[in-house]
Amino acid sequence: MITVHHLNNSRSQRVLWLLEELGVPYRVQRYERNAKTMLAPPELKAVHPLGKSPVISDEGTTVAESGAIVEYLIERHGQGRLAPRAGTPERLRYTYWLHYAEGSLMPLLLLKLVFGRLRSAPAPFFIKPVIKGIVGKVGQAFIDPNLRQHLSYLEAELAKSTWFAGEELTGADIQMSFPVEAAAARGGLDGRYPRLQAFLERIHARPAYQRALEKGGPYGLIES
Ligand SMILES: N[C@@H](CCC(=O)N[C@@H](CS)C(=O)NCC(=O)O)C(=O)O
Repeated sequence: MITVHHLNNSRSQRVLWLLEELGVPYRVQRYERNAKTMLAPPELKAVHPLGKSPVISDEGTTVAESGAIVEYLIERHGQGRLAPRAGTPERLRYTYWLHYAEGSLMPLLLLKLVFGRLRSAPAPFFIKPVIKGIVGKVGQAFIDPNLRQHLSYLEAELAKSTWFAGEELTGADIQMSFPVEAAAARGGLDGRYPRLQAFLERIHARPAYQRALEKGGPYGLIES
């Protein structure tokens, strides 16, 4: 039986969604973020040294890193579903988005989150204007224009096909769901990006997505 080590409000929600799409039995081991720091509890380090979520255990094998988990589960349980056939152009797109989600888009969204928090972090009153100035400058000069560029790129990609890797839902869409949801929560995904908004509506309407929410517990985006 697969165990998903699931942290509340986190990337592991998409692993639950993938397992629901695959119809594979699994159990959920829940972990709660520290309410103040939003970090994972130390028990997760007993599962994997980095103590991050998601991580899964499957018959003595431990797999961390959401892209690796998506590949592992689809390879083992997909039976041809949720990944384009090897050697096709769709397969290359699938691989690209699997890496892009965590390698290119999430770092920007994390910067957005961290700099946003700096703005309200406790600091001596005379330092606060300095912090605000730096946060504003980094946002204007780097984070916000980069995010706009990425969101416009994704919007244009979804004009080419219904899903990120073609006409069928794949693991790439599941992997991309978290950064797109994070962008909707804090990254400026608004009415300028109707295809991305439609992507979110489509995935949220899927019965497997909704079952995953029931299994994972409340999912309010998104802290790290
Ligand atoms: N690139 C990793 C990121 C893992 C990660 O940072 N997970 C967050 C949850 S979304 C986490 O565990 N945060 C709690 C912490 O850092 O203590 C992946 O995709 O699995």
